[in-house]
Amino acid sequence: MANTGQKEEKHMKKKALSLVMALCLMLTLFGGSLGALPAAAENTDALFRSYPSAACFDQLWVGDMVTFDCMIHEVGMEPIAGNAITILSGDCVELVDASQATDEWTALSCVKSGTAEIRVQSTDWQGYTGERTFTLTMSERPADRPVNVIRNCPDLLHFKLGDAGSKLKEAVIGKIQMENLSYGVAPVDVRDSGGLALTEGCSDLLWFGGGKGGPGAQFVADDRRCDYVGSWDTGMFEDSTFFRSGSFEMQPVYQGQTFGAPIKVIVDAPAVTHNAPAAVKPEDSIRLETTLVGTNVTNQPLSAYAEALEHDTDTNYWFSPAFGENWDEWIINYQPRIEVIEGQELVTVSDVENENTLSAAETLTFHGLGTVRLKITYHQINTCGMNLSYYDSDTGESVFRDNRYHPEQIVTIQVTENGEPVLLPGDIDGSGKVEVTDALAILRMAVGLTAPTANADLDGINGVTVADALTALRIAVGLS
Ligand SMILES: [Ca+2]
Ligand SMILES: [Ca+2]
Repeated sequence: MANTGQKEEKHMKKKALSLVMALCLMLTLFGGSLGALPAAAENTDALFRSYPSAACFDQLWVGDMVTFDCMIHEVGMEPIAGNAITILSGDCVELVDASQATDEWTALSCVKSGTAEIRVQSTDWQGYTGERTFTLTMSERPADRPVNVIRNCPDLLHFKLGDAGSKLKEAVIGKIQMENLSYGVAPVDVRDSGGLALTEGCSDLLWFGGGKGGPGAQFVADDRRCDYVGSWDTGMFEDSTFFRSGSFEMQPVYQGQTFGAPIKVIVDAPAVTHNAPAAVKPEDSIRLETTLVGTNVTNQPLSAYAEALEHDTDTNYWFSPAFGENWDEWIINYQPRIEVIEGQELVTVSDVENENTLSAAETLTFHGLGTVRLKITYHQINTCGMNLSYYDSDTGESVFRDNRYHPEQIVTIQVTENGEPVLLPGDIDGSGKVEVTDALAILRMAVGLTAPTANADLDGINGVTVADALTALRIAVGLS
């Protein structure tokens, strides 16, 4: 276990070092009577670290912003007394205030071609102070260096329910780069210089989607590039899971201009499968089997969620383990539920098999003639009660809002003498009802787009015509 020994030694050294540092800080704060402040640090470069670095100061462009580490402070905090930038000569730069997310700072804005001399005064956290002058030289942006976006990600991204939102970050962050940028705030957040503009409401597809986020202020690198465009904008996808199907777009933007077509993201809809026949005979028995497909959710024993099911609408409930294997996703899963919603007197349910999250089966035995309608629901289990409420800033209260998505499917089984489905006049899709979709199907027949069926000729004259489609529509909306 030599490694542990080394680690411990390192730890002790670190501890000793921090003690010395703390002592220095105490001397700075309370050591007025002990004499002058400590002398300037040996390596004063750290005191004057800038964005971009001083190596770029002779090749600035109009539109650039230059700032120093010592000018950056937290939003709402005062700048450290003594830290200052002073313009000594030249009218090609102006002092401006800037901010990004958690940070605020004073910057030099390059407003026209020319040369300026500035003085920077800086104090570091240990109390070391210093001042230095710099010469800034700037010209108009060269014509052959327009802002350019390099895209190495597909224009269309597909995800499924259960996919970690971090997969989306992996697909785009580092794959969309911008070059020939102005120095200043990096395009990581569309609220600032640029980034990825997301369609509103895309966070509604995320289970436990957070807000925008990332580390403090981020600046364009010396080579005028940003390799992580939109990293703030996509912060909400971290530690979240797609739980609802839908689509949205991500548009690369810089300084109010869009670059290229948006990247489209589609979260595919799942499907509820079943093996129910359209019709059965009285006294028939069928084994109904259903699965939820088209997701990246893991089929698990339902018993793993026994506690969660007892807290189905509890906004304080926290499923443990809540996170997936990679700790970058919130687990989602389902409880299959099969309900007889019509014709209860015509069917007996037995041998229910519902031990798993993504599949279920039961035996249905039919008695008497009529229609049995079932509803198969994959009930999303409450794995994060926090998602079932939101904070209303107007009232200051937490409001219950169950926004879970429960995939479902209605199944119609006719019980007929011969076990053959009765074609209900106008019910083209055999759902057991005449609906607007049936009226549209009849219209397609009337105009010759599809072959007519016998039950589409509702008035029994002239074959299938627009008049039949209108009749079906009237039935569908309850007018006849
Ligand atoms: Ca129908
Ligand atoms: Ca007709």
